[in-house]
Amino acid sequence: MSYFKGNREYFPGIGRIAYEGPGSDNPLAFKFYDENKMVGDKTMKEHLRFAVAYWHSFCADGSDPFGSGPRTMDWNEKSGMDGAKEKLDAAFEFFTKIGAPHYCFHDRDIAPEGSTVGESEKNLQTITNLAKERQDATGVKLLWGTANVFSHPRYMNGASTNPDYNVVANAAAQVKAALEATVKLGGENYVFWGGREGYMSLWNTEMGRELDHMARFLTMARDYGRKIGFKGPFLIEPKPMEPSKHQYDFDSSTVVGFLRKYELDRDFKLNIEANHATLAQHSFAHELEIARAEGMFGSVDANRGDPQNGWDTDQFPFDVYDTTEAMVSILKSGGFSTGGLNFDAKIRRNSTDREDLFLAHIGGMDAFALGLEKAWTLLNDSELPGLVKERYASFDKGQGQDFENGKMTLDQLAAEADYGKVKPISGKQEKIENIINRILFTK
Ligand code: XLS
Ligand code: NI
Ligand code: NI
Repeated sequence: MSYFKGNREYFPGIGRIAYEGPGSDNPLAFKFYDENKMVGDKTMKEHLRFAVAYWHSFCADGSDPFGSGPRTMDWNEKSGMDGAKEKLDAAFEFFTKIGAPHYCFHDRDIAPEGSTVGESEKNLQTITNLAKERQDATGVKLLWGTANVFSHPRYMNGASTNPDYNVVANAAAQVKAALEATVKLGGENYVFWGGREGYMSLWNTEMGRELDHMARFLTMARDYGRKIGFKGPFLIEPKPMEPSKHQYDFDSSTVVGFLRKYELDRDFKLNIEANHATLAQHSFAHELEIARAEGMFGSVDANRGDPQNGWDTDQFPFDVYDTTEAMVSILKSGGFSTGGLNFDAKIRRNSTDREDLFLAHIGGMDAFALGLEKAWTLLNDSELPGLVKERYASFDKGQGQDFENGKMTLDQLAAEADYGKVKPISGKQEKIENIINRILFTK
């Protein structure tokens, strides 16, 4: 199997990662992710639509607020555009060796900021022209593009919600260029994650005015995207906090309310990140289920947090209960259309071997492949759907159905009240949990 070769090989000694099955003890092989295996009417590759995140995998060196990065990355030795080109080659070598069909990037991950707005745009155009060549040569596709309007100090008070109009204009220049790059590369979605769109203190903040500004900005971005031929969904990625004390895109429910208020709900959907869900005191599946209930499920940033500290630790997915529950929701949403599973995840600061990036992605892909198979079995070959259907059976006929369909008034409904008719009906939670374990741990 072939992979992308630039001027230099950045991951020597590692070839195309193959599926070897659960019996294999080769750490550099898939045990569960067999891209061609059919699950229902689609292959695993088609179901899961994996993407690699440029920022964590090729930009981050393991630095944290307490110390500089211990990881050396050969593609990060040169600065400026020379470094960006080497990083691009390393990225495509990795995408093709791991067998990920997609990738995602921020403008500043892929091309450095210049000394003027014009120079920054030119840098992005140059690198994305090279990315297009590599996409065409390898078949790797762009799942989504986005603009980093949170790292540079000019965005310390926010981007579209900044109290200074001059900063808002700079954010517009970046989003405009990132939209153009996404369209050029055939990106299937465009993401907005509002890292600093929020506040640190309410004493100096006009929240209503900032929310209006954010909606104004997103409307302009939507209109520009459509004008230049972007057909896919715009995605909002909810997160409650970090780096802001409070982020306006707090969670899925908050974002849905915002989108409906400003009439953006036809063009925007949600990009659900597992660790952002837990940071908001929800489960990953809860956020997916809200998106499904609202008809706004778009895509997933696959990762996990640490149950002991709750931070956005962006660890690779590992917990198969979690991936199974997530895949149940995703399958019930009808699966991915333009979205996919983007590994917005980083190897640990002390994971310093070159192979660690492969091991992390192999683990994440295997965890979701298992989750997909188990979810498929739960939905199509277990008692689970029947048990849930049975819980709501009183609404499937007669007056329950009339109530559900809006054919009753409150006084008609109240007239049905009868203490004698209410019997305890078990939720069967433990029965369901036992079914899940039976399916998870048998073949
Ligand atoms: C940060 C976010 C970010 C977005 C893209 O917490 O997850 O990485 O996915 O801007
Ligand atoms: Ni993310
Ligand atoms: Ni995140």
